[in-house]
Amino acid sequence: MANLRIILGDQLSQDISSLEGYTKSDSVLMAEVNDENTYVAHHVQKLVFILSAMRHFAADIKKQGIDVHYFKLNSSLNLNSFTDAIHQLTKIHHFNKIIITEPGEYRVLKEILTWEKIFQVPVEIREDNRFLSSIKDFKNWAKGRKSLRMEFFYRELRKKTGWLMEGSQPTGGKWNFDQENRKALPKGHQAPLRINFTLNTITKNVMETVQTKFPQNFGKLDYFNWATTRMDALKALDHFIDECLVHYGTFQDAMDSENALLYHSLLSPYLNVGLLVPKEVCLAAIEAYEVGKVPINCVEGFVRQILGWREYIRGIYWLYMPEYEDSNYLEAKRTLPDFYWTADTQMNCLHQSITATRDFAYAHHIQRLMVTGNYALLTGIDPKEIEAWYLAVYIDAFDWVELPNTHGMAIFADGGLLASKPYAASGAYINRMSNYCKNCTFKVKEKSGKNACPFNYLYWNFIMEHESKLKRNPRMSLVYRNLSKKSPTEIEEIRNSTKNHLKSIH
Ligand code: FAD
Ligand code: DLZ
Ligand code: SF4
Repeated sequence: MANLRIILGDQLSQDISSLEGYTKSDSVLMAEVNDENTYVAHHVQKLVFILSAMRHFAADIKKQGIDVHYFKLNSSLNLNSFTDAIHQLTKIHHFNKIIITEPGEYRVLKEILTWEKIFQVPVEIREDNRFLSSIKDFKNWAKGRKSLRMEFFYRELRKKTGWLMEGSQPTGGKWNFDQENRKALPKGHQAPLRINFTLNTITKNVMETVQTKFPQNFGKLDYFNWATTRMDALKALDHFIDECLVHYGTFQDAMDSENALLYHSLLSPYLNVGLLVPKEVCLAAIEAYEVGKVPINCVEGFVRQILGWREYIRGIYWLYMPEYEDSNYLEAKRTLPDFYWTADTQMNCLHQSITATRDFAYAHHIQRLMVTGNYALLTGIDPKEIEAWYLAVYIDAFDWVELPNTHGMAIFADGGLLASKPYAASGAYINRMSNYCKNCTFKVKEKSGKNACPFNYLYWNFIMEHESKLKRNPRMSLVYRNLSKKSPTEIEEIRNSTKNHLKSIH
């Protein structure tokens, strides 16, 4: 019996469930196809990263004796979809069954579900064993609960894995050390330099293909510095544990013009395509804590991002898709301003965050949430437009993780299924957590008028505009009490400044 085992571009793990039980009569199919490369206009670094990692992975498993059929994007076949690639292979091979690990995206699952009919063979979809909680487990956890807050899901997983636990109690006596994790970067502080990866022939060839086929896509290749093999991804993990984890939690929310990456791990692309798996990354961090190299607030904060947020976000995606992406609770419909693509804006926080995005296909969580996300929330950018932007521009962007983070966390389009209140903030928050405001054309202390920081009046305008939807939220009561103290003149100034600003961005 010959099985066709399919490996998608984000399934590059040697222990992936679709390879379990591989025998000599089986074949593996990997394919670079037009649909995956064009469903959004991906950042050029993201294209190079994924295609190069796919080619390296195929070469690695071939060396281990696996029969791999690999279709390249620039071959004369010009395949559009995974379905086309299977058709191509079935011209020369007969298969009794197709085996695949469940895909990360709903869009791809829909395609896979057509294969039994098209190819007239059984299709076995296996659980993705790289996650620490299965889709079924999350659905069971969610059943009957009134609200699905990440914190409670995370605590269950801490108990299940036994990570950072002393018996039934959390290590350090608290589940969460975020109180210690909100520090701005001290003046003159230098975050560590990152390791450099050299480009080999495989990556250089992919770069040529990407430059030829996608000359108009966003981003620059000049600063490409991502690992594309498991060996290099492991080096990136070691570097993070040795150099960065020690201050990870402390400066997790900080933003700094001179230290764009701070102490963040930059591991999301490797986790998302499978060059690293969540378990090994968490265990490496926990080990560093156990030998006394890093403090509890840093290791707990880091483990929570992966064991908590990452697993939770995936659970939310599969619980609510496909309806999830169509909600628009705040009825946002503004088109995305051009400066999201050009970085050409005088608002320095946005300029810095978008420039980093263009140059590195990366911005850290607080830049994504509290700068570009916050601005999209306050100005009411159409969810589809801002989601397409996030999906295109980040090296780690896949629908299952990008969508809940944007739709739910950043722009509150799901009406609070994910976040207990909108992550809306005025310039004061950005000023507290960054050094952006010092070099900005706008004055962060001014509330309205042409020199005032736009986040200040946009924030209050947002609060007023959505009063009927947000006022009853107990977590918003203080904000609405403060709104009630504003004079009619202040309110008029906020409205006028907002109107002028919104006119100026299109
Ligand atoms: P670190 O700060 O070092 O965190 C460690 C790891 O925790 C990350 O590598 C990541 O795997 C995980 N993690 C942290 N926060 C989250 C989160 N909220 N959701 C899921 N995993 C998390 N993350 C993606 O992987 N892909 C996306 O497309 C994506 N889109 C986002 C869009 C918006 C609007 C926002 C607010 C966040 C988004 N995130 C996304 C989450 C988060 O910003 C990134 O995971 C993080 O910035 C990646 O950088 P890092 O590896 O240096 O993270
Ligand atoms: C993101 C991406 C890109 C750009 N190209 C490919 C590709 O050519 N072939 C492939 O198998 N996967 C690619 N991917 C990743 C897929 O989009 C991802 O595997 C699916 O979205 C399922 O999550
Ligand atoms: Fe951003 Fe306002 Fe600060 Fe300028 S003043 S950097 S617009 S928060």
